[in-house]
Amino acid sequence: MKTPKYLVPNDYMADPAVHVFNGKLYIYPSHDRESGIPENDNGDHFDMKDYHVFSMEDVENGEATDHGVILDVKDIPWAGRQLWDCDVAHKNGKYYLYFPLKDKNDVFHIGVAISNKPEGPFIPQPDPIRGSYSIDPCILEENGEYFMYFGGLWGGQLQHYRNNKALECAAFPADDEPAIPSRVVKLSDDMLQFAEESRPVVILDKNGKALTAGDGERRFFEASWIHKYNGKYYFSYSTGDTHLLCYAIGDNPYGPFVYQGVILTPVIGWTTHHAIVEFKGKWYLFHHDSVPSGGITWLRSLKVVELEYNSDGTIKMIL
Ligand code: FUB
Repeated sequence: MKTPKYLVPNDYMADPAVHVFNGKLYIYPSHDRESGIPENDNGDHFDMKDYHVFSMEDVENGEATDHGVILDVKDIPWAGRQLWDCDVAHKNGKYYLYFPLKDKNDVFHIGVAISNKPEGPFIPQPDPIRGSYSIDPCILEENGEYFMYFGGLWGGQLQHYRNNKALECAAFPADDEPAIPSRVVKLSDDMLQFAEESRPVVILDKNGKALTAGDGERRFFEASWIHKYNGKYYFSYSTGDTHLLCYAIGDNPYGPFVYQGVILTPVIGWTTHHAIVEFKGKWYLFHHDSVPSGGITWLRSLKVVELEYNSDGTIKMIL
């Protein structure tokens, strides 16, 4: 499938997290809506209130089946506002939905909700994960252990933290200093807490130097995703204000990762966000753009296109 196809033509869905459970593909997107809130750099206009899940049996020829609402902000005891990009993991017959949400003080944390089925519904825990902050959780399973990658700048609030401590004031490094990295942390056995302090996801250039804050076309901004290919770990992400999807390769879940290049050039709409998954022998890039809404930043539509690798393991750029 060389031509991208839209998956949910009758609603606005974005930020796909995609997994294969029980032989089917499950897509967990953000559910965009018109909130009437003016657009700003804080992302207040992304005021999402629930999640749906979609399943597919055949990406090439099939449709995405909507299983309806799986979690609603009104059912989350600690909720303030804004359900952003989520992810789901499966362990011992249970499904764990990890979601970022602002609390009643407008601070993002990451919560967990549990279901017996990938289709939900998911029941939220009474409190967010202890010590969690920022946005865009993404989960890697590795030999029965689970790792969460998370973080996002600007509206995602990552610039308010250093080494897992909240700063009195948000701070960005100088252009020649190392960029603010996303974070990775092992989850506890019960999947409900962090098992350790989160660590930085360091992205190096080919000379072994950490990417700098001024390197806007390569440094991390938001939208972490991790997948394995031929025994290597591919960490992919959005560069935010330069609108690229990039990737870096590492030898273990903690990194460091070495920057490789661009996966997807800018789409219509400010944000770019994705998932990469193998299904029935092919690799796919799930992402979104704002073409169907006429370019409205906060009304995005889900897409999928086939992703291909070169023989050296690098990814072919999608234009
Ligand atoms: O959907 C809200 C935010 O927009 C996500 O959390 C970011 O990754 C960006 O896609």
